[in-house]
Amino acid sequence: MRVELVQGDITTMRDVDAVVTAANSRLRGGSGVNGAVHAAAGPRLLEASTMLAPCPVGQAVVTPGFDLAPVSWVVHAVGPDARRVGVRPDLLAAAYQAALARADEVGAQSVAFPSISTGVYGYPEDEAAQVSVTAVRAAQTQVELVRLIAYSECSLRLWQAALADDEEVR
Ligand code: AR6
Repeated sequence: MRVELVQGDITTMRDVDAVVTAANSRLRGGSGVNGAVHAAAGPRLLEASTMLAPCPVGQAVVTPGFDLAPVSWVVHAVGPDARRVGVRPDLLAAAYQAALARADEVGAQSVAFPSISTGVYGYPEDEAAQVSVTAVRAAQTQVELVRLIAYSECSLRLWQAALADDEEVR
């Protein structure tokens, strides 16, 4: 698997098969990246996602991408809310790996990820960067390209460092 790092808005990534959104268990839209993905994919996304709710923390569901076309799929991954359950690397890693498992089920080969849990859910961004890279690298998946989307300069730097650390241990 190839892992790329790009700074930008995930909703502008239209050359991937699937876009991951940082969802909540009720799969109900909201703010942050989830709000942006729902706005870009249109109202059918909410209809489709709520039909699959609830989604436990550390799990993910997949729906069509609707108006995000040519992106075929949106994977709704639920990371841990650090304000409520604390910093839980196991649950954060599980959310990344569940997202890749859903991508496999629909045959998506390229997947863009935001930094799950690091906004509203308050997961420390440096730790999240490390956890996400390790989880993605360790996943048993057919996905060929993972594109990590850093929304900020700070997020970009943290992911760069995590990718460099990962290279070093391998
Ligand atoms: N593209 C890429 N990354 C983004 C974008 C974007 N357009 N917008 C924000 N980010 P958050 P969470 C980054 O809060 O912490 C929602 O209400 C942002 O800078 O979106 O998992 C859901 O419905 C941050 O680094 O997700 C849930 O209720 C990262 O995406 C809850 O928030 C995640 O921030 C989920 O909280």
